Amino acid sequence: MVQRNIPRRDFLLGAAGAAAFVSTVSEANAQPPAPLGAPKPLPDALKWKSDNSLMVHSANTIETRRGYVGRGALTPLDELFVRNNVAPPPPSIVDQPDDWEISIDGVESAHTLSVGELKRIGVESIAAVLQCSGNGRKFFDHAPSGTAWTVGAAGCVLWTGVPVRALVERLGGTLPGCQFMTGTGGEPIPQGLDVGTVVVERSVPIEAMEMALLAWEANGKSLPLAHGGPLRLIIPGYFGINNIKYIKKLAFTQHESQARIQAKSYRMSPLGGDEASATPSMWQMPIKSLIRHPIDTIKSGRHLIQGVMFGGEGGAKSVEISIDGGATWKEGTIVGPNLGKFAWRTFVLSADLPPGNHLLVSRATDEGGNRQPEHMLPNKSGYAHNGWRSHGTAVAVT
Ligand SMILES: Nc1nc2c(c(=O)[nH]1)N[C@H]1C(S)=C(S)[C@@H](COP(=O)(O)O)O[C@H]1N2
Ligand SMILES: [Mo]
Repeated sequence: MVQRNIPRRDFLLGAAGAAAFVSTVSEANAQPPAPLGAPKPLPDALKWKSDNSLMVHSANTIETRRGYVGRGALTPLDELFVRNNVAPPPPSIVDQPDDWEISIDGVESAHTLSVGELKRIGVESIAAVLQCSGNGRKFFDHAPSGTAWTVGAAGCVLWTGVPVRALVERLGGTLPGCQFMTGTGGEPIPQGLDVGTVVVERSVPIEAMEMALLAWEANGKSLPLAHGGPLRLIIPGYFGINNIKYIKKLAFTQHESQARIQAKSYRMSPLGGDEASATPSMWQMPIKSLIRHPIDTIKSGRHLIQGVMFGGEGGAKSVEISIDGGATWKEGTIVGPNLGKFAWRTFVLSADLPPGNHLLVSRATDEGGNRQPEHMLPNKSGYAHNGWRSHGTAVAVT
């Protein structure tokens, strides 16, 4: 067992520290709006990120600005959104990333392994979109509580790590009867808090193991703490919340976790209803697209409309674009490399934009034939918005 050097004071936060820890617990931690004209600065720990490309809602909720979402096949890490449900572990955990340990349970030969040991079992790279369940929450009319993400709580990243199936094979396979794969986040939980209420622990159907990775690299770099270093669970095609950062335990289980974040939240619940375990969990992401350029005010003439699409059954397949708010549509041209069904695809359409106000919208279809709806039906917490009309951009052409 390798000793990790987490200073003891990080565990003994006292009442004030505990309050700061839980204040970030829920996705529904709405922040008061910043005064007009005063964008919030990046928190100190994230000063390495690119200021221009990001919009800071709070120290734990930072989104990519629309103009930067889907500029290329991959999102540079310094432009990638950040979402922490609870206070992250101390930065010291990424000093010696190979020493981080994860326990694997629900397999024939349960083991605790270091990242260094995982690196000798297998390696694979997968490009996959990371998207918060609440991305697009701002477009719901019922003003659900939680961060009012617009379009930028999403990015596409090349993750590198050991395939979970290779690891499970090495450990003799999963125990009979297991139906879920459950990952637990490595945040130290302050004394006095109820673990089940605050722990970031999520279960996904066991089939997700087939494409899952335990990743130590993102876009060819050591995974930074902000994005889950030293080790993160990646479940391609699944919403962000299932991609457990600084994972300390991976268990194959017969039942879903009873942790609040699994049993009570991150569910598609009816308005006014309860987020109970009977309602669908935020697992697979539906097909979605958005226009990232042009936005705001432009000159009349020929423009290259640019956007990005992702998610859906089998990945994004095709997209239509409308420069008149959905009255008429034209097929977009997909550009850039195909990094697989879990990655996003960028697209363009060359169009003449006459003077006036125009609503530019896009409507994508996935490989399974599912097309984005015009309107997303409301759900209590404002999850999974993929309605094409709200994702449009209103441009003033002069
Ligand atoms: N351990 C842990 N994992 C976590 C979270 C967290 O707070 N702790 N937040 C989840 C949520 S809600 C999202 S959207 C993504 C955000 O990933 P990012 O911060 O790398 O963008 O991580 C998920 N995994
Ligand atoms: Mo999220």
